[in-house]
Amino acid sequence: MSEDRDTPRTVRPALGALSGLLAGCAALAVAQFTAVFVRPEAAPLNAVGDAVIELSPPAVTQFGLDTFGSNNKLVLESGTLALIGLFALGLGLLALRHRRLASAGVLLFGVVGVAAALSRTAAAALDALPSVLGGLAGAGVLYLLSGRLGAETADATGPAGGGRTAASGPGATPEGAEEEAEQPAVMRPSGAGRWDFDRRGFVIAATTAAVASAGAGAAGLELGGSSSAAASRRRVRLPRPGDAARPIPAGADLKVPGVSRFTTPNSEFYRVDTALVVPKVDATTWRLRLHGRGVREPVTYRFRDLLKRRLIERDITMTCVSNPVGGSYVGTARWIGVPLAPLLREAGVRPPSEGGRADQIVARSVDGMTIGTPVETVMDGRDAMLAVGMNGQPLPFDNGFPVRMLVPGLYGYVSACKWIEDIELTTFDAYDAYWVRRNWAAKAPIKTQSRIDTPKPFASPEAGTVPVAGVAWAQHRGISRVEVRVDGGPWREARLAEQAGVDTWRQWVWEWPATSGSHTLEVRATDGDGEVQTGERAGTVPDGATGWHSVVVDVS
Ligand SMILES: Nc1nc2c(c(=O)[nH]1)N[C@H]1C(S)=C(S)[C@@H](COP(=O)(O)O)O[C@H]1N2
Ligand SMILES: [Mo]
Repeated sequence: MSEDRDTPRTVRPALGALSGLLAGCAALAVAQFTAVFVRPEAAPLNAVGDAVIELSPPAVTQFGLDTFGSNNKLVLESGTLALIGLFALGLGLLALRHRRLASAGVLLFGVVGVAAALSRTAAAALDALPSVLGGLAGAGVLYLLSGRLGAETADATGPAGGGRTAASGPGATPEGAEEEAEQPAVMRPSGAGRWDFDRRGFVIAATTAAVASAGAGAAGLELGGSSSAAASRRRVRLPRPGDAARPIPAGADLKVPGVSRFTTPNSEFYRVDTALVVPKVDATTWRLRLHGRGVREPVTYRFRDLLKRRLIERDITMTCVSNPVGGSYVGTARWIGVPLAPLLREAGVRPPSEGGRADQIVARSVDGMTIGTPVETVMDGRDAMLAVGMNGQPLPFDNGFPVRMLVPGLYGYVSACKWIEDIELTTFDAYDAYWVRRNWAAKAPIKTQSRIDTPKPFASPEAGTVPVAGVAWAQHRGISRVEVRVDGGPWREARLAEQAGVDTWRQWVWEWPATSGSHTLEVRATDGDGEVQTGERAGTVPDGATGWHSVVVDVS
């Protein structure tokens, strides 16, 4: 039968590769499933990605922070997955000749997962479990499957001195099959062109492994620790705030086409964090601990404890320190939350100006992020809060459900801890938070900025009156003036939208009498203290970019 003659040469390596892939799938599926009971972040795929971020030098992390959109994480995860796939495939081929060695190789891959899981900031010993069990499962599957392919005999026959073998890869030379004598020992011919392939055994084992992996993987993803969190979020009924936001003045939104809306919808709100897997926290089991210097006695709050307190509702514009000039890591939402200052006072905390012993609040999240904020700023009368609601909804998971911190006027990395679970009162001398250890400033008030939203760069509007418009922000100081200039000419005063408050951005528009040709538009703002936005260009590190946003257009 010609099939028998072709089988070893072409099908065997393919089956070897398939075995490797199945072993990889089994390992990942078992690990994913186990992670449900440990925690989602401990799944090897996530842990490896997290470790990549954690171990990267600051320059790379900086790039990562700049581009931490979800796409970036997808790329990282797909890359990790592809690498694992290739590795598994290779091990499958190796198993045809060195069954035990290849199986041990799968274990090694578990060890990498363990190392990654344990290298995370908030790692616990149990985080090793998914990778350990996954590695064992994968090794077992490979050992079993390669055994059905007759690889056992290969190991018994001796080392791979036999030169060219069909098992060495898809590129094996075709003439081998013609010469029986050259049939590699691994194939252990038991007849003309046959090898002792336990076909039935292989099919049964492979199918079982595939079905079991798919089942465990799907169960792992479905349970994922998230369904109880999702259910807890659906059950949240946000109470009516005791102190409601002032209505947004109708004139706060100029409704100029192309300008960002005053309130950013949740679905469009920027997202910046280091989490590869968005933490899915169950609000019913969530706890927030408050402790440290000057706290009379450590306090633990449940989610419902917070909801019972008097809540405030405020429109606040958030900005990321890694927002480049003209960038999009800025947005405004209507937040509902527990005012933080009274909570701290209740626990005994006083600001340094009143003799308090702590000058830094360190907030910790369930995923190990640490964010340090000046106590003085939080207690100076501004609306610092533990936010529970965003634009009328419980916080989206992406934005920190169930509770995040928010301090108007400070960049997110020094104020806006998402998925918060711990607040410690300490000092700036005693502790450097996550980004501070990575060359970012310990204190970072938001710098005055303005952005041209329309016209877009390289737009070609028609000559005549062209509205130049955008947003400007200087949280907690407010915006008092915005000016635009063309081709370095005199500054022209833009018309400001009605001010909603000092903690939000402000829209502006200037009617430009545009003449044909290429022109450069520049914008600058003045804050509520009369301070003009600096034109000096600075990058985002260490405490936020400066410079004027400019846009080049080609008027026709
Ligand atoms: N747990 C956690 N909280 C975090 C971060 C993070 O990486 N992890 N990033 C911070 C940064 S840098 C910013 S700018 C804001 C962004 O909040 P958003 O994603 O809701 O827009 O969250 C802050 N809180
Ligand atoms: Mo940020």
